[in-house]
Amino acid sequence: MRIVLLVDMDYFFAACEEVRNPSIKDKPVVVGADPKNGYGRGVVSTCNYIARSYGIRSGMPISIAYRLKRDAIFLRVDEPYYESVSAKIMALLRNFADKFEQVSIDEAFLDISNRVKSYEEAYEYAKKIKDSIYANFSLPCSIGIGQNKLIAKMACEAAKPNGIKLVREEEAKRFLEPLQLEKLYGVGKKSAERLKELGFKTIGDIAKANKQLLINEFGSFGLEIYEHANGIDNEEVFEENEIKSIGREHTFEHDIDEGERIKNEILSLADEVASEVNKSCFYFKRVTLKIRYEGFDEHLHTYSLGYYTQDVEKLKRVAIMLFEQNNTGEKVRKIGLRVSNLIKGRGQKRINEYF
Ligand code: DCP
Ligand code: CA
Ligand code: CA
Repeated sequence: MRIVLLVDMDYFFAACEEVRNPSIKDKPVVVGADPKNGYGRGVVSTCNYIARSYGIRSGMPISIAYRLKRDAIFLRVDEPYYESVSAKIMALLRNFADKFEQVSIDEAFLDISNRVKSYEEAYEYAKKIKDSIYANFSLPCSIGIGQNKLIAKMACEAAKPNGIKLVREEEAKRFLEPLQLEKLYGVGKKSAERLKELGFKTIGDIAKANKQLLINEFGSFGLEIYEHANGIDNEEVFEENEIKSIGREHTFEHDIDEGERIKNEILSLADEVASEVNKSCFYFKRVTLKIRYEGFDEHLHTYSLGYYTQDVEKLKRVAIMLFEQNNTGEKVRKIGLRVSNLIKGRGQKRINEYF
């Protein structure tokens, strides 16, 4: 049995703004272009749910948003800040998944098939994820659970805001049936129009349609929407396979056996490695210490953390532990420190530890 989650943050940019300024939390908050007293150009990026209650929406001209609620809190888009929050959320989420696929700044698919044995467990697991995100970042999210990416995504839409929606395999068709065409994953405004002209109103109508007719009309896209309408989606949660590692080495001028000097060198290598990791927005899970003794005797010692991190202090503790546990006491010629099992965060600015 396959179980996929889609985690999507609620009103993400505006929620991030609320976190750094909690005093705006109970007011309508609109993030986007400057409204300039109603004469501003540009659009709304997003807004919190209070602002949505006045009819304000993503993509709407900012001048219209201003007309709908002129005393809302209007804020400019601060993408680097949202990216840095996003990177931390994604790093946390990866630890919850067998396979992980980030799909946008605020959402990701998690394949948890090997982590739970039933849909009931998956629901509890999703709760744990949701609580963990809230505990670490004070941000609400919604989670959809299903047999594939399509159902997870659409369940998440139904879970919003701040909810969890589980759609079991046997419920999938019934869940999709009454929904409007536009809600079907992959169907945009244009194709929805065309489908309506052909007499389809709901997703259920497409599920019952003649498959060949849809293929004749739309080609491979026709087959795709027919399958989607029936809850079929075989696409894997696609894990990016980074095989990279980041490391630094130091060769001593003379072979040495003073433990303190070697440890000091390890600590400064850790600083260099962490700064490189941080600069390239990576998180690591595996730490390898290389010790080359007098002559050519080279030893590699590896430790795997149970989670991804970017934290320099953690790296230092692990590196020193590896040295103390494995050092033979012979003279050391060269020392190297390397982190691997890397994943990419986005726009991370500071070294930070969140678990
Ligand atoms: N975004 C944007 N312009 C849009 C849509 C979205 O700039 N037209 C940005 C702002 C959103 C973020 O992308 O915060 C994520 O988009 P979502 O579609 O996930 O919407 P929200 O997270 O804002 O709200 P929801 O609670 O509906 O997910
Ligand atoms: Ca969102
Ligand atoms: Ca999203």
